[in-house]
Amino acid sequence: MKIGDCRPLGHLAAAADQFIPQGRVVHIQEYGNGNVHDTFLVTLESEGEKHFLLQRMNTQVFRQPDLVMKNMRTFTDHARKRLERIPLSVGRRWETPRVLSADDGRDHWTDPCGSFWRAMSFIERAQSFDAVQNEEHAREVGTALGMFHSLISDLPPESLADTLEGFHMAPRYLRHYDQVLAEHGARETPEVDYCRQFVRARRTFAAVLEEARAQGRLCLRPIHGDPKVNNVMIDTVTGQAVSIVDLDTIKPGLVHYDIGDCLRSCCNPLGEETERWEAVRFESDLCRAILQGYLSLARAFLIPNDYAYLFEAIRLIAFELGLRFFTDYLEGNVYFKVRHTEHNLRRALVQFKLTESIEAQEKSIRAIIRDLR
Ligand code: GN1
Ligand code: MG
Repeated sequence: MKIGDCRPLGHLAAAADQFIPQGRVVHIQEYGNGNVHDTFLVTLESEGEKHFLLQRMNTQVFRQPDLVMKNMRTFTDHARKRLERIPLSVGRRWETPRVLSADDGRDHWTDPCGSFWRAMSFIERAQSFDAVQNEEHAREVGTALGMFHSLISDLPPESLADTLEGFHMAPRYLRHYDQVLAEHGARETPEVDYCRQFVRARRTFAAVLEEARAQGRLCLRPIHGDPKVNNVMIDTVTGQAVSIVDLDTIKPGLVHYDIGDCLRSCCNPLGEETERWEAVRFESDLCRAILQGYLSLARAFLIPNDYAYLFEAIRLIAFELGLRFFTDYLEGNVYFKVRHTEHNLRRALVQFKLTESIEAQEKSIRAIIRDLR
């Protein structure tokens, strides 16, 4: 095969051609705001499905992309069978994205320059939002996470590979931060000083979930890993959640990572990309709505210890994401895609402000959790 154009997207059109079930490609456009992969919406002229999602995976982050695909297959097969057996979604539309096969029957295509491409079915008549719209939306996002956890709750975690070692383990992010700081140093600006001080004051706290796990108080389960607001698809007519997408980080973990991630993302109406980081606040009414939606399904499988660590999870995952962004800023933006050199610093400030707001409302957030159990 000719190597051709080895710029990252040099084989975009050829990649799309590998996955067409029928018809022909009429349009390819960039899609979504993912921070890791390059994602495209492919439009087809076809009697059947009119769109699919094409992604060039970031194999610097996901070092074993074939294991990611294997986990995705394990989940989608399990979810399909489970929904046939137990119709969790009575009276509601619910769809699981499908992994599409390439022409040669494999679940990915490697282009001549080594890029890893894969495709997923597109959820039609649905949209996602980068920030929460209102309480109803928040409740639906919570319900979607509850659906997902219910669907996967009887899948043994050992059937999933650990595709991203250390993902959501806060003490490991702290160790990496220390190394980066020692190696790269940090400029002395008021924002950087604020962040460093912020991390310093929460070092012990960072281990709270991992210690609980080591003590056997929390157990490993299959998780989504990235249930942020824009990974939940909302039906354009009914406003109900119809799918949770982005299945890359399905792997064994703590449901607390997911709940914390969903809340840090959804209870911040300014969104994680806001420039107005000083105005960021955690909205506890949205928190209540999400947990109502989530627990309506999750009560069936959560145990008392799970509730005992919910507040810590909410506080920790916001802090952890801030730490991840801040570290990446210090390291020269090697992990998250950025639009400018200070982008990850801005993102870190947003998450730290959110963490502060969570801390300031500890009492009322704990009361919400207590009331909803
Ligand atoms: C990354 O690539 P994307 O946008 O789906 C990151 C998540 C973060 C998120 C913040 C594998 O997700 O952990 O919460 O950015 N994914 C990975 O927006 O690190
Ligand atoms: Mg993701």
